[in-house]
Amino acid sequence: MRDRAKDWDATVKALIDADELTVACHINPDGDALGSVLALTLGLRRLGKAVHPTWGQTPPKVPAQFASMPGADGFVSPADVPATPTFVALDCGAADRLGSLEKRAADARTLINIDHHRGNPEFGALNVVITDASSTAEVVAGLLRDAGVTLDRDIATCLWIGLVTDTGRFQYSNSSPSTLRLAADLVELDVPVAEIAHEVFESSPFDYLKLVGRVLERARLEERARFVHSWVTLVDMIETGVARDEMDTLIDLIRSTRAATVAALFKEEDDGTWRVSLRSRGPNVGEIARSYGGGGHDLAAGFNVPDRERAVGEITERLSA
Ligand SMILES: [Mn+2]
Repeated sequence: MRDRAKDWDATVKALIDADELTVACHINPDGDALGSVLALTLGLRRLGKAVHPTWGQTPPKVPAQFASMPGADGFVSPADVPATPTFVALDCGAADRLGSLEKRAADARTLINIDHHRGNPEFGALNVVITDASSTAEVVAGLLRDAGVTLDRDIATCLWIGLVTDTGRFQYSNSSPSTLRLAADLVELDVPVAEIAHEVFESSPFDYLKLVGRVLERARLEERARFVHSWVTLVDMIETGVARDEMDTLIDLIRSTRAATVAALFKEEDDGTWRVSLRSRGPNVGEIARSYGGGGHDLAAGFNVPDRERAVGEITERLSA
């Protein structure tokens, strides 16, 4: 992994040399973002450093399925984070993913950008962007080792959650031999594999099942484009009581048909616009997302649009070409 990032050695040195650091992930954090922040925080604390784990939303509320991660109760509200000379951005495909901490990051003496998103513009002073890494957690594991941190069960648990969430439990094409070797190392450290699976993937509130019913019922297939899509409205969220951050895996149900190679889920935002998640088994949906000002990977990406029907038409057109 080291040879795939030009600033690897300088980043390891910067982490070792820093006395106090802010460690932040993207807003609306997923398992990889949270796991990366917590693993790096716990690891750097083992080296005696003062670390402020955070992300740019107030308050930083950890989603329920991740609430029992080691260190999850220690996130600091962005307003309470002191300005530190070193700022680490984790799993942020672009600087604006830092939300309210974007300016703080830009003002830091040393901004370290650790990520795995293709198209990351290398916004840091030091950049470790490894686009073929399964997850930012996998990159963090390598950096911690080179910084001389001995992984323990808590750190391993955080890294494991990053791995299992970003690889779809080792089912996506980003599950490389090195990902699985790392996974084996983590299991050797006694990571509670079954417990995590239950908490992260099987702990939906009952009302979530009702929401799933609505979304699957209204799914539409554009046959010629092999494109399946569905949507969640604000009314659905109000009537079922399911929160936006509890719907991250709905897209995995939409895309589980052999009739489609591309799947989209549209989630209505408070202002009536739509947040779109795209998944693909072939066509490059990262390109599609970027053409709408969004971002992501070749096979998993996202963007925002004002008009759902229009976007469906355009994507259908594009995929039928
Ligand atoms: Mn990630």
